[in-house]
Amino acid sequence: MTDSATVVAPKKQSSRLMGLSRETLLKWYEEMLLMRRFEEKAAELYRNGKIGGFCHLYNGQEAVSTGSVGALTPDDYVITAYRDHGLAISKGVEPKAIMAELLGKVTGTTKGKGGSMHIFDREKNFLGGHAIVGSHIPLATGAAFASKYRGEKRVCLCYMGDGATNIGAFHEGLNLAALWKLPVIYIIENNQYSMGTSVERSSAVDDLSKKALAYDMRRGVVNGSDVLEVYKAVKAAVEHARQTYEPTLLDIRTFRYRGHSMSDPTHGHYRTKEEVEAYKSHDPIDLFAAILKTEGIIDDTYLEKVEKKIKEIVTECVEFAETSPEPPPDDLWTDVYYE
Ligand SMILES: Cc1ncc(C[n+]2csc(CCOP(=O)(O)OP(=O)(O)O)c2C)c(N)n1
Ligand SMILES: [Mg+2]
Repeated sequence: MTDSATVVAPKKQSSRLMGLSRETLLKWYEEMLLMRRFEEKAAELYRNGKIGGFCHLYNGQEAVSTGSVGALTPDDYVITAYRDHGLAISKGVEPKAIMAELLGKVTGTTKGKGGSMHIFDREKNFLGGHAIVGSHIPLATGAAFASKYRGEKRVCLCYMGDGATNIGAFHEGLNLAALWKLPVIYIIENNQYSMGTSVERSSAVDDLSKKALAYDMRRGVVNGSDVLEVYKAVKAAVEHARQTYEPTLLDIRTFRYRGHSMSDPTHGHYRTKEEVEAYKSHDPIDLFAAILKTEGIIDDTYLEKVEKKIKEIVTECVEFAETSPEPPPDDLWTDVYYE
């Protein structure tokens, strides 16, 4: 997505950028902006009745997705819960097909039958999109088992919310990954709330990475507002997993700007407007833009052009989704069971 014509000449790169190419840095910026604008459009379409069912938006958490998937190769697996649009975009799933899935169209990633919570793309090794809290954590452990069993070096990144770390399946999945030494990195997208319940009201420990101690697993706490810090931590965990097959648990601190799902208010009774605004003051996209400006990689002209370009991409997604057909009624019985 990079438009090199708009890029100003870089200064000598500082160590903060970890030797990442200008092309990669710009791709990441554009990807994060695409996630944000995609979700804003999804909210609008939901309000207009174009999207039905559950819909959980990713606004505020973009740096987690881009920084972590940025440490992978296309062969590696990604699996997550229902807040899945952003991660699917990072893993290379076609945004038009994601939008079409949200609108329940036949051109969607699961032919319009899965909806927002069940984005899936086997070719991109994006293993979903799972609605039951914690249910995919043992699946991630299984994908990592398959990789090791076949003698491959693929790793699996398994994303979950803070609330999911209180579920039994989390502990079952981590125990086996540590016991059998499986190449999986469990990433807690710690946005500090599970629906309206804060971490301090639901978890016995506030440093969620400590839950790895029970399984003698490597662990870390990461600033999820800074895409570069996320990349650094996940890259180290991925390299370790490829070399040793050992898992890692990362507590990545982030924040969700919107309500839990489109059916919920932004603040509710569990958090104040001030709290949400305080988080927005270190917005991951603004922070990354500031870093790239300081490093002489982008300027205001670039930012304006990219904003326009992303708007066009999102418009194309909506046009594609709206003009795509609904699944025919006969399709109700196909793809239900594996044949
Ligand atoms: C087993 C199970 N229990 C309850 C629910 C209802 N539920 C859906 S999302 C959610 C909160 C999960 O919060 P967290 O894991 O922190 O993820 P976040 O939504 O913050 O990304 C709950 C309780 C569910 N889907 N599955
Ligand atoms: Mg949460």
